[in-house]
Amino acid sequence: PDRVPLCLDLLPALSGEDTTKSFFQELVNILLSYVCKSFRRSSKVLDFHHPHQLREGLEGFSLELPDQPENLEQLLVDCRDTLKYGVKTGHPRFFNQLSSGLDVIGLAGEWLTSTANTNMFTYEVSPVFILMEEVLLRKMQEIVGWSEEEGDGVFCPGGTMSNLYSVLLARYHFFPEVKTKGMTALPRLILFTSAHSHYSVKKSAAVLGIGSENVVVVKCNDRGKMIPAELESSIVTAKDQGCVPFYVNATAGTTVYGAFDPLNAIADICESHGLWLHVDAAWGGGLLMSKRHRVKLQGIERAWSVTWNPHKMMGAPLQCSAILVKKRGLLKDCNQMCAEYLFQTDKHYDTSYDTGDKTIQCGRHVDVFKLWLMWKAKGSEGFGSQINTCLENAEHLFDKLKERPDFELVFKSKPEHSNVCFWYIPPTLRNMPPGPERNRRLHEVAPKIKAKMMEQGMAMIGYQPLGDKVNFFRCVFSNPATQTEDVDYLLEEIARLGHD
Ligand code: ABU
Repeated sequence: PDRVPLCLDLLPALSGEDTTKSFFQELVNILLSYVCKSFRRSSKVLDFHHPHQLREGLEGFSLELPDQPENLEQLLVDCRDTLKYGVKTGHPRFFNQLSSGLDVIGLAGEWLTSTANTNMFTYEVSPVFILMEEVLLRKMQEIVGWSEEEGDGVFCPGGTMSNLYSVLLARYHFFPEVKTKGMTALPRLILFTSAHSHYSVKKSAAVLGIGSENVVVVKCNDRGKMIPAELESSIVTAKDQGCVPFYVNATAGTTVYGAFDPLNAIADICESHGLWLHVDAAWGGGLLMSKRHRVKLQGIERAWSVTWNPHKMMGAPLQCSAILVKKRGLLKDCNQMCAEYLFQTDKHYDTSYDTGDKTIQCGRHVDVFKLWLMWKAKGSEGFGSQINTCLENAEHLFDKLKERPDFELVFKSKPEHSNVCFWYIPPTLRNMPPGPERNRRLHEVAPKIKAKMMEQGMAMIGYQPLGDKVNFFRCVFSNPATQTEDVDYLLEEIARLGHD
């Protein structure tokens, strides 16, 4: 057409093939340019704008929805601007989140997945993806250390949902009547998790009607690991109070410190009290792929369920999280509702592959293909070396911090995972005696540095307070593109922005 093409000119329009091809070729150029920029150190990690600025519209980029169609050229500009004002989480100097990096094969997998645009509930609409899920789950169960007779699982929309499944399944295992009768048929249930564990355990208790006050928070040592003796005494206390303990969450790789709970000691306690042991290895699970580091998860094979997020340490594009369950069949028994319009029992194939009724969703995104393709591309050993590199970066940062008088480590021992936690101490605080006034001022340092860093856009790192510790930086490495020069850059940047 003479006019600028509109979406009505794309397929399925008659003779829409050429317009569709050129639209996609332009789009691919935009995406490729973004991918290349993401790896370039000279490009910014982000081009920060406040919410009101983005809402008001920037340089013709408007979020408002029109009544009349925009043409395809404008849509391509909108695509470019959407990426321009976003955050390059694949940039080697993005240290802000546990999930980072831009795996090119994973990205190709995600593109293919969107192109296939199907649903994981039945074999009839996802024959290949359903079998890939089975293969991946089996592989991950083997790596955890379960036998061939054990193991089930499902890919979930994130680690919080995987943890929620673990509480749901544990409760159903001990009290199957909950499925039909609800919580009124049950005694007062108590679950246990450490002070450094992820907030999703409390959230699960709230969502499932158990109540967040029925989550006992077990003390940790200075390094953020659950103290087994504290767990034991909390269980005894709960029983003495007439409550019914049923579940313990142990963390393999805590969110802030990257600590590994002592799994074997916790498993012994769970065994002696007959409790479900869940291991939240959302962050630490990736270390199972490394011959050097998997020892840190010793005892994970004793878990009844495991959360493992390949979108974190293994670098799969978001989202990719698995709940692995030792007892086969439990997921189905707990969750199935047998909707006849979807899960017909008289189909002409083996309907045990209609896995949708094992889940608490109906529609489910295909999260498996990108991971399967990455695994093909790297092999298990490729993931292992990728993870080793991330932990080497963490050691490099730790060694640098030890040498510098302008930084202070939050814990002095070598990092177990890739988390390194530290304060920057500006000159005016360096000779100040410890105490509330120093703490008050130190608490303000990290947010101020982060704000400046985001405004300038050349790196990004997270901070938080924890327990009695005032705001400190948490640097995490999960991006294989990061090198030691980026670590050195980060420290110089923090010192430059924080110097008073
Ligand atoms: N559990 C989600 C991880 C959040 C983070 O990147 O710190």
